[in-house]
Amino acid sequence: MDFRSDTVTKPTEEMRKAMLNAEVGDDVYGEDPTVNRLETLAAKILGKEDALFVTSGTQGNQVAILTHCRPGDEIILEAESHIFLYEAGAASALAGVQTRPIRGIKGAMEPSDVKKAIRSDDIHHPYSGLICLENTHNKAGGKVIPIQTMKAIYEIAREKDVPVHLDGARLFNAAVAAGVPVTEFTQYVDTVQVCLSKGLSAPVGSILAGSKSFIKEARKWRKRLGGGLRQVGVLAAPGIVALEKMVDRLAEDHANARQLAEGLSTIPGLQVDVDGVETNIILCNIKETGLSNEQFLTRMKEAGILAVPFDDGVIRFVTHREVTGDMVQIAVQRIRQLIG
Ligand code: TLP
Repeated sequence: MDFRSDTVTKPTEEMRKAMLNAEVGDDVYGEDPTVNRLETLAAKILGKEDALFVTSGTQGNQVAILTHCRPGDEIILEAESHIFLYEAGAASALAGVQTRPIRGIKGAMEPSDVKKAIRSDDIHHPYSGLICLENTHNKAGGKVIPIQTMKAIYEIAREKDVPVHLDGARLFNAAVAAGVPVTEFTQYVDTVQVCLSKGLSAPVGSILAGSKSFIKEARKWRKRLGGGLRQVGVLAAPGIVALEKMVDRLAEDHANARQLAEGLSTIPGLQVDVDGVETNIILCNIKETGLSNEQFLTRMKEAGILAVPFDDGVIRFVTHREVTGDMVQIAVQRIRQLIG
């Protein structure tokens, strides 16, 4: 039972068939009809003029930073955001930008803190090149950043002429949890990256969306990074299935996450903020068990359950298409036993 991440989901039968039958061409020439179809569909769903198929969420975020910024710029982002914590320092290594982390509450930066962080026109200061948001927020435990917060930050950003990028690796989870179309969120950002390869179950790929001129330049950056692929329709085809067929079922993952959180919270020594589980990520504090993360994860592994360490004394569980309600019940029973 693999609760490590929703990235572990394998392509569905329908995706495999779509891959087999995909019409392809050379995408560097813009001639892959399946990639073109995916990009047009994604742009429409995300409410943007154009979109670009990229190899990963990290590549999507980094192409966005490279396209928006120049070396020496500063990007404002949440202190526990994926771009800051988990992209191997790529923003500095590739785009040459410096990061300005702002601590948020449940992953959401206070608009007033963002406003204060935007640099003035002083000779000593870097330019504020970009504001990055993340929704849902991974490290905060899959929290949905409220639309109102995004709107307030966007209004400040526009006033100061700073673009806003959204790391929406799990934006469809946010939309399903909030019961609104993704455009309710994306209307308040200039560019957005969404992952096809997480809960949506495609094997590979992300989408970067924005204005026509932005995507034209982003395409150049993707090429510079070696991301100009050829007959890549075989990978875009399952992405189309992901967007058309796999979004609504994310609600099942959220229901299973709730169940798992409730079950774990009844086990002595484990602490879970059940009401704080808004989507498919559960953070479980194990400190009171007296076990280290490593000991806890080893015992779980012996019992056939995989999860990942997230912080000192905190384990992350993620639900996805390959975790059923029955598996959740069994996992809770086994964890109860292994702690006892
Ligand atoms: N997150 C992975 C790990 O890298 C931590 C996971 O298992 O959750 N933005 C966010 C918010 C993400 O959670 C991730 C992946 C990415 C970007 C990067 O996507 P990939 O892995 O496709 O580069």
